[in-house]
Amino acid sequence: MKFTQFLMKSGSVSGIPRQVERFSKFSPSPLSMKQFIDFGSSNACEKTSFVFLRQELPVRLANIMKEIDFLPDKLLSTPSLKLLTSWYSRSLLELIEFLEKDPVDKGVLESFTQALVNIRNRHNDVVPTMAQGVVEFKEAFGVDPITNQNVQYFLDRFYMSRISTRMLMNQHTLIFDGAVNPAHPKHIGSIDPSCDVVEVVKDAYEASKLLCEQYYLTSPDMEVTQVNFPDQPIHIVYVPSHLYHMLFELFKNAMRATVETHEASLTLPPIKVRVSLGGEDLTIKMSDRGGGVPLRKIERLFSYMYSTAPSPVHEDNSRNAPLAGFGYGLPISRLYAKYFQGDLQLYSMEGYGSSAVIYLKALSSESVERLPVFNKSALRHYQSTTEADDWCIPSKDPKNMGKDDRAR
Ligand code: P4A
Repeated sequence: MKFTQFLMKSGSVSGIPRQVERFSKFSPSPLSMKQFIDFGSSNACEKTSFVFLRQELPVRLANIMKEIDFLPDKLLSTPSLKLLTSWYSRSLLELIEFLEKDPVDKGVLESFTQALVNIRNRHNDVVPTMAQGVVEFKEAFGVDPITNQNVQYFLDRFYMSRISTRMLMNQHTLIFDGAVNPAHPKHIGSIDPSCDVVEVVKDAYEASKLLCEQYYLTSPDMEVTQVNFPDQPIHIVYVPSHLYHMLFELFKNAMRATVETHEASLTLPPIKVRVSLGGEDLTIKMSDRGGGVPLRKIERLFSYMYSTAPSPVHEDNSRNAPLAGFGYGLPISRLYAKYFQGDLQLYSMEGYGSSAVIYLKALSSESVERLPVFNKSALRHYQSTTEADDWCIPSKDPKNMGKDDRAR
């Protein structure tokens, strides 16, 4: 069935705005690590998960669809955004159909799992598709600080919403497909209740080292230290794939900076990683001696608008591409950290090197999803008119100092 036929069958295109209105009136319900674990434990109940998700997924989709509606028309009208919004509309309608179905019916539960798999696959290319839309918008209208700020606000919320809905869909499909993960029998869906942090650090280092050697024929060593009291290996309840994603990104950056600033020397300074477990935080600090980045440019490394290349064909990818990543590496890694109430920060000493720090919650009771909600306060961000900055712009020409200032 074609999408247009589908839309007509389910009551015309105008049904979508109505359903978005209906479900965006609810706030998303953030889940804690404990709740994720309970859904997948011995008392796991597929019916309970189904009844929760058939309401919660439409709520999360509708909340972010409301925000998509407030994007500038010039971005919404790009082919990329048209395609992307059609995916969201279709997935919302597919989920809503389950609201009138019987949770006791085994066939219903089975078709729901299949629907989740289809939806997840449909949304696989959301990140590059949205990035393409941003590139087209940027090429047509340029970048100014206000637009950059608005795009940053929206995309942080949009990608966080996506991380969360994929987490929910993954958990349901992994837990209720009837099989245990043979490689990781103790995992609950994508969650490792005893995630060995240093092990993930080593895995991410090895993967990045492989890429680095492929392109530079050399790579820096790593020194990893863990700090725990008493001196035990550090474990947390976490999603290892999320942690791996963040660390892999940081290793690629650190290796690239290290190799490129020490091209002329025979030895490379090692990347130092320290993992520390406290009462509240689990902190991972990765320090390199890759020459660092000036403070003025740090924010840009996290900017979706500045870090999307104008057009791939203009870039010289022959050398930098493999370790440069996709451009969205740092902002999305920071979202993974924030998703369970952590953070990712970058500190740099230009001329020496950089330190990236990942903060995670040490206690699973504090690892709760951090979710965007569409409300009045979010709406204000989209309706703000472009006002002048409330900090002075430094005068470029010292000789003119005073004149301009007095003229106000
Ligand atoms: N110095 N330090 C970093 C980079 C440079 C750095 C860098 C030139 C900049 C962009 C980039 C990769 C590296 C670092 C660690 C980090 C981030 C930046 O986590 O040493 O690719 C976009």
